[in-house]
Amino acid sequence: MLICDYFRSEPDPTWTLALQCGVTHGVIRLPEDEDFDVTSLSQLKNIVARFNSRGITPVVVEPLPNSLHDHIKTGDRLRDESIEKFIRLMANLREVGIGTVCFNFMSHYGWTRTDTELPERGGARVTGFRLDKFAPDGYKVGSDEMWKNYEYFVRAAVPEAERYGIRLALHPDDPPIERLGGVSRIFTSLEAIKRGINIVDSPNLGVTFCQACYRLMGERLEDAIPALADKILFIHFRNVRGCRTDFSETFHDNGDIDMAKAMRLYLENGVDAPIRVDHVPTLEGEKLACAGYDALGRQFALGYLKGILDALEMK
Ligand SMILES: [Mn+2]
Repeated sequence: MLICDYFRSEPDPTWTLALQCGVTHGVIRLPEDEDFDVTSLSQLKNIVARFNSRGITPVVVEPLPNSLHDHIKTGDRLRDESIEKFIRLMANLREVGIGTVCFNFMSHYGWTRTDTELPERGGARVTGFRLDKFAPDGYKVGSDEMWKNYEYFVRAAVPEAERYGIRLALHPDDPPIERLGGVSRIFTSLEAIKRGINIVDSPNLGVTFCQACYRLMGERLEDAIPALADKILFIHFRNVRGCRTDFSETFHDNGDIDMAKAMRLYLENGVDAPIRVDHVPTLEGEKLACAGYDALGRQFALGYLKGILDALEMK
């Protein structure tokens, strides 16, 4: 396993905090401002050089930039141009040594929460979701159309991913609910994920195993990890409490998932992939700056992850 942390591409204290925790590899979010050209090799090289100069090696890009992905998911008139740009991005990623892209296929609503300040242990604050509190906005898209758009994308992108040696890792829908308002969500079960990654038979198409999403789907990790083992290209180390229609995030040691057992399942099934901590509480003294992604909770989660890996001798 390769322990990573999630970084924005502009330097901030999370870069140093991760290094202080002994983490030297990065899952990076590409800039989303207008000055960033996703097809520019020189801009990408500058970003990677800045990470390298601080001692961080980027290995995963997450997510696929929304400037491209929104067109791809909705299949609008900019779809083909967006896929072309994504293919150029993959060629550039190869040049800078980044081998994995984490993407999802949630249309209109991305990862969705109805609360950002639920109480967790000791007064820490976490995000959560309750379906009965979700307020839809009238947008509509059906599951057949989503499947069609997904299939169009993977048929176009996966052969190019093979050519450039890029692994595409599909993240499940979060929350894994079949409909949010009028919007169908297609990757809400293990069966659907298997269907999705088998549309094109390729070692370059697999999954981001976001543990808590699978738990919330109602899948047993004892079944899901072995079932997907050779397709797990990237792991989100995340815990959660509740069910798909009513759940809250937790400290990594305080949710429904036995995290050490999950790690043992990866080990026993030969999974060896980049792994990052996902969705952490906001702690005492911290301003709620980016719910689920504030700094202090990450340090606890990273320590907990490293402890489990060391105990299982998976360093
Ligand atoms: Mn995730």
